[in-house]
Amino acid sequence: MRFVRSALSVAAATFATLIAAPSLAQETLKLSLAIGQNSHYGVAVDVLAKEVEKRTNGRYKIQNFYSGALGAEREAIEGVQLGTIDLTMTSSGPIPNFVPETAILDIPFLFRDYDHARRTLDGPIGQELLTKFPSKNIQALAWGENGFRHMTNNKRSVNAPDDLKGLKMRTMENPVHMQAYKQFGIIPTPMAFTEVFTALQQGTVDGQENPLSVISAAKFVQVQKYITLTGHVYSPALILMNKAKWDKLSPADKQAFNEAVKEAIKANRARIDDDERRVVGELKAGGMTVVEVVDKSKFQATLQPTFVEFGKKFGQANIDKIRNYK
Ligand code: EAX
Repeated sequence: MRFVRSALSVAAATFATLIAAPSLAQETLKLSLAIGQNSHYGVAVDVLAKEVEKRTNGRYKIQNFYSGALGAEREAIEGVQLGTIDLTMTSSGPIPNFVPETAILDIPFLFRDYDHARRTLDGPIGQELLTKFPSKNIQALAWGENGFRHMTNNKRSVNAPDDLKGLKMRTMENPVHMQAYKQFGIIPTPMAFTEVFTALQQGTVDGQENPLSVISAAKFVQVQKYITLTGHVYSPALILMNKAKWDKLSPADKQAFNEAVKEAIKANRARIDDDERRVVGELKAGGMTVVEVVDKSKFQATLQPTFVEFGKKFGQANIDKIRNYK
């Protein structure tokens, strides 16, 4: 009897050890980034990798590939969709080509400020849009941030909308941006981000538009003379994962990933807050002419015909719901 009991307790102890011990199975996931490590995305995906490893007891590791080493943003999204890349952090630029519903967020002058944008994306409007991804084989883990975009070029100082006329500007492969920028009189030239520095350097395009965080990370100060703080559009970002990979995770691991993603987004936004305070000084020191005071109402007025078209396309009520979100 005594023997049986102790044999049983040994068996129980062994079983307990087996289920408590971290499983040895380990998987490394590949994450693609179009911009460099020293950036508002780089800090986010570094935090993501660290937190995922910690919160899954090392069963999942994330290997980050920076600076477009695995391709540009559209290729990364395609890779995530196909499963050849596990994760990406990307701007919303090419996203409407995959999930058209998100295009509403790319409308110029939609968000008043960072607080408005962040609260909208974290709230029901943003969260509802994330549910549009799984049917495209993509799990959208969270909205992140790229930032308010500003115009840079090599031709002239832009003080008013008329100064934009005839400028050949690289744009993202984003239909909403391209439609609006045409209204400014810009000649939009869609191009993958990984090609922009060279295009600016060689004069293939006169300018481009991006948030201060990107302008700094990509060192555009070396190839651009003028910047105007137009803040003409807010640029969201996303952390995306291959859906089959996501579905394979246990409920506990899904929670671990979600918590890690939250930390990553915090780091992403904190770095942008920091860049917003720091980068204008850096650009001036680098010799750029910075137009800081901009009458945004003039730029908005120029876009009026496009706003009417967007109202028809997306539903004016849907646009107003975002504009007025508190
Ligand atoms: O996602 O393509 C772009 O201009 C993006 O803003 C940049 O790559 C960061």
